[in-house]
Amino acid sequence: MPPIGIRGNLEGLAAGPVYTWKFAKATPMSTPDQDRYWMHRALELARRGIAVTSPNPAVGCVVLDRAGQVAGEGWHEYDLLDHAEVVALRVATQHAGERLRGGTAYVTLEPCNHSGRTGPCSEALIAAGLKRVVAATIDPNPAVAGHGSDRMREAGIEVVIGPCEAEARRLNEGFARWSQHKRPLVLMKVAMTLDGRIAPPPGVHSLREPFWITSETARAAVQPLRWQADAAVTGVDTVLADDPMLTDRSGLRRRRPLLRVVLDSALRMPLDAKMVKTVQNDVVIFTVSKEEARIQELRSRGVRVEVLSAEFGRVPLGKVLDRLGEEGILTLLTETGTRLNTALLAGGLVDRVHLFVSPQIMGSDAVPAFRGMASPIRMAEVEVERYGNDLGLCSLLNDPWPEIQDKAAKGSTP
Ligand code: AOF
Ligand code: ZN
Repeated sequence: MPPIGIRGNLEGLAAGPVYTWKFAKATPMSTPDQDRYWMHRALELARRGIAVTSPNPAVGCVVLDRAGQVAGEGWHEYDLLDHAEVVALRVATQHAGERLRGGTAYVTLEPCNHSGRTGPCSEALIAAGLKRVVAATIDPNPAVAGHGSDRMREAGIEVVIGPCEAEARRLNEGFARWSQHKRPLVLMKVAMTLDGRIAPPPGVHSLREPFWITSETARAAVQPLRWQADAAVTGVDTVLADDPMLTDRSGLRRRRPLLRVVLDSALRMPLDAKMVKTVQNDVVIFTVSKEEARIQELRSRGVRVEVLSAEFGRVPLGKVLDRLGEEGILTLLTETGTRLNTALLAGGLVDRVHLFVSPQIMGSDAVPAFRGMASPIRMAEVEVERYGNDLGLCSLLNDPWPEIQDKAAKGSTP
């Protein structure tokens, strides 16, 4: 949180320099505090791009004029082409004109220096005559990282990298994984009891309808996870047990429909499954079955069926990630059962876990979330949330971000 200060009406672009109040006297904030303050705002803007920037990163930008007044703000949306800096600079130029010379830009990601679908942001910032550019983190894209900073420093701009880095990196974990490895970030969601059970003992509950472990409040928290993901995956066993829809019902804006993925080695997907009945060019089954008639039946209903070469008789999980990466899927949410949960986790494929834990104990006859892990998976840092009477535990298992390259620049900020 920024220190208490005169924040002004940011939406109206009227905020001035930021002050801290101490003993009824206003003193200007230190530069690092100001940097974090404005970067928080840029991050707020960047978040407006969630689900509308993929396969690009979510980026926000605030431009201050040379007096430290907000002159323009912007964020990136994939379909609107312009990067966050260009959007903010356009507003800032109209608003502040010449006063932009000597100003500062806050960007949540290092500005690019390439001509992709648009021109380089580094050149736009140089042309605006800014004297300082503050970025929360480098661009993880190996083709882009570092070049924007180098170019702006060459042009005499002071470039600082690092304020609010952790928040900025959290926002683009999917982009970090995908831009380097061409595979999606894997978020694993599991709803389980205190003793790690995901369903009652087999036979206790009727098939093809869900048995809820967690409360409605905890279940509602899954919708934003689906919203932030480009695809969600489940196994055919879960389809047969619960008949999930696997749709994004958050009601929030997204540019591509959530791709619903089913792993189904033997093509046991029922033709009357809810996912098949609601298909809208958004369901893909990965299988190793060569049963042509079954494949055609599913395809004729609009389901995409991708046949892969079997590994140990099963759908190869790494290949599935590669295929999804090729389609520009940055983040994959897993909502799978015992076998896939175990295979994904033991295979080191899970980047972040979201565990929803209901305070009930079912005993060892009930269906386990995981089975037979060769070695324990330890979670270094766990964030804890409450959802009614349920707990949410979230932890990063594999950090997709590269080590910061720009050590010199980072050293210049606290
Ligand atoms: C920025 N500002 O707002 C974004 C950046 O295909 P393009 O031309 O849109 O370029 C996409 C790449 O640019 C993307 O892979 C990432 O490295 C960077 N994204 N950069 O300076 C932005 N969205
Ligand atoms: Zn750019």
